Amino acid sequence: MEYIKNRFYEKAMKNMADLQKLRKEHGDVVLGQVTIDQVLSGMKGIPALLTETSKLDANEGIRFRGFSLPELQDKLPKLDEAGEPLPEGLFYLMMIGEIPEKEDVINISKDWATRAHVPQHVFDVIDALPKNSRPMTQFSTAILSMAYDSVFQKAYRAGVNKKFYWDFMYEDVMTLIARLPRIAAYIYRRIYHNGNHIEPNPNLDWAGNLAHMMGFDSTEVKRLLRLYMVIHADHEGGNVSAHATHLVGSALSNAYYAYTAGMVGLAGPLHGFANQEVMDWISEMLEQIGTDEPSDSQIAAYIEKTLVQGRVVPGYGHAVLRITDPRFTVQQKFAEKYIVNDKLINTVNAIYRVAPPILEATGKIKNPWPNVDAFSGALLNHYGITESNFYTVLFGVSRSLGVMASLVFDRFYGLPIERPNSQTLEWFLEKAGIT
Ligand code: NMX
Ligand code: MLT
Repeated sequence: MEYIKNRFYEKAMKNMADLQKLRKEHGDVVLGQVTIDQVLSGMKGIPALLTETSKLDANEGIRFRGFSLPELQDKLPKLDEAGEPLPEGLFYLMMIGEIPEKEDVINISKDWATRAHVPQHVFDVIDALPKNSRPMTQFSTAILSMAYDSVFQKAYRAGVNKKFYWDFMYEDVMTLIARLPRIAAYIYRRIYHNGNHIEPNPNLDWAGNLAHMMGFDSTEVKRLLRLYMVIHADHEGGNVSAHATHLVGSALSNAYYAYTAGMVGLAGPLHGFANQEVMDWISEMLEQIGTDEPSDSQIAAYIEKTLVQGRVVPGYGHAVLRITDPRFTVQQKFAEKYIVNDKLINTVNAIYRVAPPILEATGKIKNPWPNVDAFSGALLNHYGITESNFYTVLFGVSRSLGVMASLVFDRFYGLPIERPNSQTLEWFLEKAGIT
């Protein structure tokens, strides 16, 4: 829809002068020092990326254009006041930097509904994969198969002036996001419901339609998926999925290529796959202990055992956060509002009581608190979305909102190809004076 594109242009244009001045006149300002430990610990804490959509504070959690999650739950437009914010509104906020009116959000819903048609070959590509291949493999392959009709790629090959790249990228981004619920739901119904697919309802919002096509039409599941899509959407630029998307996009790869790169990164167990790992770890624990209502001491013993085995406790720890992830808390509150006495949720809450002091006592885990993945599976499971190996796909659908909004900014700002410098071990040893 032209409206959001024009608003984006006006807003982003205002930043362009600042960005150009920054680079031209202040490019030599020193931002800090880089230590050997930072390089060897995964570049932690090095300010190396320009990302507008959200900012993560270690002691406060994520803020989208300055707004915390509870603030967004209050301020972003909802379908009805008792419900959860629409992810369309969060996308608008990330792109434009302002809380949208309800009308803006409805316009995005309609825009995405008009773009949501998925070409038949995408379903054929999915169907060609073994039914038991991982849902994230099916999802990433489906996305990649859509790259052939990238308008950005066509424009580039036709020799369009680089100042218009963002415009074509925007078109691809909007189409890609619009198609994701149908693709995700198709994979879900293919694997777990014998290919008994459910047609989209163009009158539903983006997340509501996802719930509908997966086979869940209750108000509560729609609310949960709207919330889920909001809280997983973005986590500043340095996380693996956002960074991979940005990196691949920096080679002027189209949105389908770049987002696929992000998704294969999200599929890793230390990132988005942790939401399945949490469920597997809990099931394994309950099976070994022999109860679905474990005591705190039984949980503590199982955590100790996991650590002794040299494994991670999934859902705990974070590369940046040093507190309980506000995304965990938001989900915990959703459960408190709607759910009475669910054994799995009780276990998740018990792990939250027990795990942090044990993890802290190791002396090496920098953040003993739970992250977003510690709660999400139990909530989905409560509502009958029990197939945990699908959970990372849901994370991925949501993550499209942030990483794709950022890709439009990348092309608007004309950010160059990303190409950091690498060094050999010998070089680092020399720098440290150990030769
Ligand atoms: N259980 C056991 N050990 C841990 C944990 C954990 N939950 N978290 C960190 N450690 C270990 C880590 O493996 C490392 O060990 P070593 O020195 O032997 O290599 C040590 O503690 C220091 O790691 P940190 O600096 O605290 O964490 P880092 O920034 O390297 O990693 C995570 C961050 C999130 C990858 C890590 O905390 C982890 O593996 N957590 C479990 C997996 C998980 O929940 N991932 C989801 C993250 C959120 N998301 O959705 O992406
Ligand atoms: C995320 O949402 O991307 C994760 O919490 C990982 C991160 O921020 O590094």
